[in-house]
Amino acid sequence: MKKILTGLQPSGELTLGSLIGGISGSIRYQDMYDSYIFVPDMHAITVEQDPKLLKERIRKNVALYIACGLDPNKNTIYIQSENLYHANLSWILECTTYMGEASRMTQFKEKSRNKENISVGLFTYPILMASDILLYSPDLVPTGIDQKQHVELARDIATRFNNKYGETFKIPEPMIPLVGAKIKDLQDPTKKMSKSSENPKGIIYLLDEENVVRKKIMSAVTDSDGKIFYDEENKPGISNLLTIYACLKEISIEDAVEHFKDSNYGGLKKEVADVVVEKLNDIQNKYNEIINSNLIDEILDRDIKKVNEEAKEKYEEVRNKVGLGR
Ligand code: ATP
Ligand code: LTN
Repeated sequence: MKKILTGLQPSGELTLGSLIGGISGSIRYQDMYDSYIFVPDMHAITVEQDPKLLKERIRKNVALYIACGLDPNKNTIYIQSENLYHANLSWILECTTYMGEASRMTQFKEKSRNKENISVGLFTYPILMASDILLYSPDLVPTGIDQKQHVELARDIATRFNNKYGETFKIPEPMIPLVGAKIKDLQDPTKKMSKSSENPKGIIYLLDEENVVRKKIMSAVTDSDGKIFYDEENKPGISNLLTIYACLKEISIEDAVEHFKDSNYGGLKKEVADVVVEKLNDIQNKYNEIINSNLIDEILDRDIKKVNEEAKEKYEEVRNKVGLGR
């Protein structure tokens, strides 16, 4: 059985973008693939975090994975920092990565632009991500388009290691959703809807209340043209709303455009708000059922044992090949 693996950082509250770009790929494939989904909490501390909030979000993420539709009987769910092999392998991979290739990561360039006191961890973060992936030999890594370059780095590191020390790592493929690769901010539809942005008005959080969701969508920035069609460049706001609708209805963009052919912007926004509210209602009902139950700890305790054993085996193989230890 083929394996898929992905993770969503607990660096902010999960958003509609995290659902469409991150979790839904795993949901779609959980019946066909051996599916691993984890909480990359060590990635979150590459930037400043409030320890109490971080701990809360880690638990929330796990509850949201399940509430969004990831079946704990079909998925292996775990927390990165609970498995010490991630950081250990990462070090060996750091020593297999060139400064030049690490310096080409566009996300680092964006996240470090005009900032002071950037941590070294923010720079090496893609190598930790390579370790997260290569420890478990997945075939596919579902992510949004912004993570594609990092998966490609993992492929390059794995290939270099294999060439030097013999066949060790499986080369993973990125899996980018065709529609909705990037959900945009409702207030600035030229940029990604990001859980770490400052203006919450442009972001739909998975735990937002219904009236808040409706208000955010009804005040989404559009244009003055009045016609509903898909044109990312000239009509980013309308295109984003069409994308959200298509993704949640699981239809093509063309079908979404056809559906709204006799509608106006107000009508489009109202229907988009309806589908988002319906989706979030389901997620929130399930979330409220499980967030304070024992289920979360039971799953995490069960799965950390499994991934620890699996990671240990891969790590020991690597350690030996590199010549470390006795
Ligand atoms: P952020 O900028 O929101 O902190 P991130 O990329 O660090 O973003 P994660 O929640 O860790 O966010 O990302 C999990 C997955 O969801 C990644 O594969 C990412 O590509 C995807 N993702 C996040 N936001 C969006 C979005 N707006 N549109 C599409 N995919 C997204
Ligand atoms: N870097 C990713 C989160 C992440 C991840 C991973 C995704 C960390 N390790 C391994 C897939 C596979 C992000 O910021 N979205």
